[in-house]
This record gives sequence, structure tokens and C-alpha cells, in this order.
Amino acid sequence: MDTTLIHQAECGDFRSIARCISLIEHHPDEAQAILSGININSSVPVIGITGPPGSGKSTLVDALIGAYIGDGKQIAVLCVDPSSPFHSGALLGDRIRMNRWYEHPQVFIRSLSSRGSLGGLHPGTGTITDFLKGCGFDLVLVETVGVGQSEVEIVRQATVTLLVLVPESGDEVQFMKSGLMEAADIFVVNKSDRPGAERFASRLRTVLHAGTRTFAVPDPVISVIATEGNGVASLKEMITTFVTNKKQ
Ligand SMILES: Nc1nc2c(ncn2[C@@H]2O[C@H](COP(=O)(O)OP(=O)(O)OP(=O)(O)O)[C@@H](O)[C@H]2O)c(=O)[nH]1
Ligand SMILES: [Mg+2]
Repeated sequence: MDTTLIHQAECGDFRSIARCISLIEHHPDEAQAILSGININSSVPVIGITGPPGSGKSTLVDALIGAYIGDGKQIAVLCVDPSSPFHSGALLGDRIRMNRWYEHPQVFIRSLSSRGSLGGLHPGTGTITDFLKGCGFDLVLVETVGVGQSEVEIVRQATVTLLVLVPESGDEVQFMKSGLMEAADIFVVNKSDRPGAERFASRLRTVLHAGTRTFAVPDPVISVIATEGNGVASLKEMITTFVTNKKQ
């Protein structure tokens, strides 16, 4: 194992970080050696962003990146695509969406495929997330399409999980009730510029409060317009509250 490469990754060199991730991805047998070569900072929060296809996850991640950069944070972003092979066209959307950050010194963005493990996370996602926690980042964002039960896996790895829904998600809320709805910490009603957004948000509150769960904040539902950045500052505060509560 190339210890210089690992050391450079640990010092925050993006190129070395990218090479280590490729090694973890393609040579799982070397993953352990890489992980044991770095100091994983367990206090680095992992923010999971999941939700139905097209709900605006990438747009929201883009807006969150902007907000965290303003705070001087170093940010790692993993985009996990459930179906398409690595570097496929489907990831182009994310590239365009987060385009402005690709060359930014505070932002490291990496796309992963889930290699056909239907709907689930890439098998190495947990390892890669841990690895990033040892590369000097202040937080790690993980975007994955929430298509079903197996997405609940992200929750196990994330410090806080955001479920991104849209005003039209009505039926999906029922559909996902058994899985993601139960596991998410913060419910983001994105595209709140669309008709029915308020009604949907209040219906969601009713559904959530009818359950037996308790939440870290009085109201885990937040309305945002990711394209305009509306509500993103409040969302960031909510995330901070969750992370702080979790550490105590
Ligand atoms: N009207 C409106 N459109 C939005 C908003 N946020 C995102 N969109 C649009 O919704 C579309 C999908 O956005 P993405 O950010 O790619 O959604 P996604 O959830 O990452 O999509 P996948 O990764 O393919 O599942 C894009 O055309 C966005 O411009 C919003 O707040 N309001
Ligand atoms: Mg996306």
C-alpha cells in the first residue's frame, strides 16, 4: 500500500483522495489497508440526502454547499446513482447541477454507482464515507435516490438523514411509510413554489405526528425552494441542531 498516497489524502489533497476512493471502489481487499492508514474523525457529520427521483436532491445539495462554504467549511459530496454504471449519462445532471463547485477548493465531489445492488447504496459507500472522515473535511454529504426500503441503509451511516419530497409526493408518502418515512430525521418539502405545497406539508405533519416517533426538533418538516435557496439557511440550522443533539 502506498503510504505517501494515503498521507497526502489525509492532508486533504483532492487528487490523492480521488485515487484512494477508486482503490476502495475497485479493490475492496485494499480498502481495509487504506482505512487503517488514516485517522477517521468520528465527529465529522454525515448528512444523508435521499428522496424520489427528480425531487431536487442535487439542487438542494448545491444550495447547501453554497451555505456551508460561506461558513468556511471543507465539504465532501458523494452522489450515489442506483442504476447507472459509473460515469454514465444519468450523472450528467448532477454534474451540471453542481457544476459551479467542481473547481472549488473547499468542495470535493465524487459520483459512485451502486453497481446494480438495486436501489441500495454502493457496497463501498460506508467505507468511502469513513475514509472521507479522515481527510480533513468538516462534513460529508451523501445523495442517493430513495426508491425503496433498501435506502434505509443510508440512515445507518448518516448522522442526520434528509428526505426530500415534493408537493406531488402524496402517494409516495404512503408508499414509503414503512421505510424511509420511518427513518428520516428531517422532511424537506422542496419545490414549495408549486401549487399544493402548503397542503402537502401540513398533511405530512399530520402523518408524522400520528406516529409514535419523537423528533429532535418540534417540527421536522421544512418547506424550501432549492432553486432559489429559500429555506436553505433554516434547513442548515435544523441540521446543526440534529447533529448537536446527537453528539450529546
Ligand atoms: N420549481 C422548482 N423546481 C426545482 C426545485 N428544486 C429543483 N427543481 C428542479 O427539479 C429538477 C430535478 O432536480 P434535481 O436536483 O436534479 O433532482 P434530483 O432529486 O437530484 O434528481 P435525481 O438525482 O435524478 O433523482 C430540475 O429541473 C430542478 O431544476 C424547486 O425548488 N422548485
Ligand atoms: Mg440528483
